[in-house]
Amino acid sequence: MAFNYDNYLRLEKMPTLWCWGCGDGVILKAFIRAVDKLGWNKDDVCVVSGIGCSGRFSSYVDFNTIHTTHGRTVAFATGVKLANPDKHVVCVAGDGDALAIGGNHTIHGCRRNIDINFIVINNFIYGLTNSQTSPTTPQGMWTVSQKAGNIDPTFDACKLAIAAGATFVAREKVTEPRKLEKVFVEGFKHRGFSFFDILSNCHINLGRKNKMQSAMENLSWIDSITVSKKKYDEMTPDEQLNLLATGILKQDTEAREYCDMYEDIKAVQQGKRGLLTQDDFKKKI
Ligand SMILES: Cc1ncc(C[n+]2csc(CCOP(=O)(O)OP(=O)(O)O)c2C)c(N)n1
Repeated sequence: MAFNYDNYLRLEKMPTLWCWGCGDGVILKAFIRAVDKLGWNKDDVCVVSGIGCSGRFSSYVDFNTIHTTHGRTVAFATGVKLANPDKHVVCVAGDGDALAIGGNHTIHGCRRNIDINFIVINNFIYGLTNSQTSPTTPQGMWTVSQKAGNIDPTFDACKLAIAAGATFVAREKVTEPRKLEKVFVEGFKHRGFSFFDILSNCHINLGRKNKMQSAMENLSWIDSITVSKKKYDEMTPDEQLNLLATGILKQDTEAREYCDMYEDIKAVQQGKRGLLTQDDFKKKI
């Protein structure tokens, strides 16, 4: 029987404001199926989103939700998680939100290894505000802020998250909805900062001047720049150029989670244990 999403949606908010053929709906549905598969109680989930097309995510799902300011999702989510360590916190932000204005919060969320699930909807452009360059816009592409072509080098969001200390890092794309659901299940189960770089289409704002005016053309382009981690690892650095690896790229179950460390601090303050030392942490500096 077909999956029934209604129980997880705010039906009064339908139809969504997303453009016809936008990949954000595919991500929303995979997210819902993952939550359902894990059996999470709706009251135990908090979805925090920023501003942008991706920011609408929290309006449409029937969980505890915060539609917060552009670039500040991880900061809000950190507060929610520290105050409610037993709840499941999921952040959703666009590539501009997560990697430009919110880049600072993103790297420090990764560094702290707090148990937040961070879904970056990466459509390679500022969608809502009509096509400004984002940190993932490929070089050479037209944007409304770089009409002669983008000269800014791009971020590989996953490499950034790995280097910053996120303990679960994965990339998937909207052309693979089942894999998307699977990777969400794995990342949501992981205790620590889970970072998802989810490649989505924006044929309206990325595609319109970059010869991808239909959703299908934009999606084919995404397929053409992605390769499984297994294949990617077998390639030479030259072959890897301009390609993005998909799948689970990092999982570290050894590093300590931030809320757990915070419990240790509380125990020190309550006189229940002595001061922390580096021996209390698996990873030493
Ligand atoms: C502090 C602040 N700066 C700028 C804006 C304007 N603004 C709203 S959404 C957005 C960019 C959206 O792009 P992205 O984060 O990639 O998300 P998308 O719309 O593509 O999902 C900008 C610049 C804002 N709302 N707040």
